[in-house]
Amino acid sequence: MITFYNDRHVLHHGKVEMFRGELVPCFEIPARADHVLRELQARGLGAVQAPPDFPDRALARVHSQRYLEFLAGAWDEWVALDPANAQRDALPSYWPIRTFRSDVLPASFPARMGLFSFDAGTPLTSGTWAAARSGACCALGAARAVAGGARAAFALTRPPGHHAGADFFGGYCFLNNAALAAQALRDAGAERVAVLDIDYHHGNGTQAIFYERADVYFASLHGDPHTEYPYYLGYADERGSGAGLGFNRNLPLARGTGFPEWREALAQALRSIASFGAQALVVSLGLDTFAGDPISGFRLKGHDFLRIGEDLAAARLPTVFVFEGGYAVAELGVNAVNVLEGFQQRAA
Ligand code: Q9C
Ligand code: ZN
Repeated sequence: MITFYNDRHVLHHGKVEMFRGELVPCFEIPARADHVLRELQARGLGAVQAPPDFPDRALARVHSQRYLEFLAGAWDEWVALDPANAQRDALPSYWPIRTFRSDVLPASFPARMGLFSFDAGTPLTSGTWAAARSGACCALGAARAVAGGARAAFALTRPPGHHAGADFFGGYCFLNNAALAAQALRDAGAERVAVLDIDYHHGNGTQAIFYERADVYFASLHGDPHTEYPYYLGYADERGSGAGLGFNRNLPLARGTGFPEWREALAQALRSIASFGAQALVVSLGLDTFAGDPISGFRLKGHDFLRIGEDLAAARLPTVFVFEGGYAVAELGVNAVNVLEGFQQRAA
């Protein structure tokens, strides 16, 4: 299977995130992608290629213009506030919660930072825009390869994407790579596309982007938002709205869930995707369901990821894998490549 990888991901290198009243070292670090790349190469899982460049209008298929303009200029605005900011990550401090307006764009940069975000755990750094943009190109390149007839392709990207909405960042995510891939598959002619999100955290951004649409089905397995991040979305009663009613499926699972129960939920998600009649599949591939993950609560083991790949291949759909979360850095390469290898063996 072809992998799209761009070493510009290292340009996004947050130092700290806000956690319970203090700034703690970031979990989402460049070494994550390096481990996956090395394991891919060690196990000879196929060619690794730099992505083609895509124009900004490809990003605007999913994201709002004002959000893209904000992201592109954010670092320079941050440094213009105070030259000493060049040594600090940018984090938001104010948010327009209910009763505030978000149609007016304040001139103040910190005010816009909060308008376009939903947490203080997602630092923006000097190279965030360049990294996120090249990561999105990996996802778009993988979608193009699959639209052109490849059985599967892997977008090895960071920062991750599934928490990012049409006009907001958060959860370590800036551009929604999986949504961009799904939209690109639609634009290339697939009438019905499914996004299956198996990251530990609910893909609130992807869900929101497609919530009112009947052409992109979103299914997600994740930690129950009553106790798990992102808390405010991901409940089982969210089934889509308007034309999209019936095209969204959430399968929240209790913290502590192990592989047999998780795999049964996967089978349910895959059955709904089959009844939907998907012609292509995008997998938001988070590996933070692993028992050793430092910020998550499921109990999957390394070898379980091979079974996941096999189950996904059995859906017999052209498949784009998009890398998302996973913070047990030393085991991340083996776990991610296990999914891809299980898929490849079963698909062959
Ligand atoms: N100190 C993804 O997996 N913070 N994002 C949790 C940890 C947010 C995870 C608290 C986790 C976001 C792509
Ligand atoms: Zn996650």
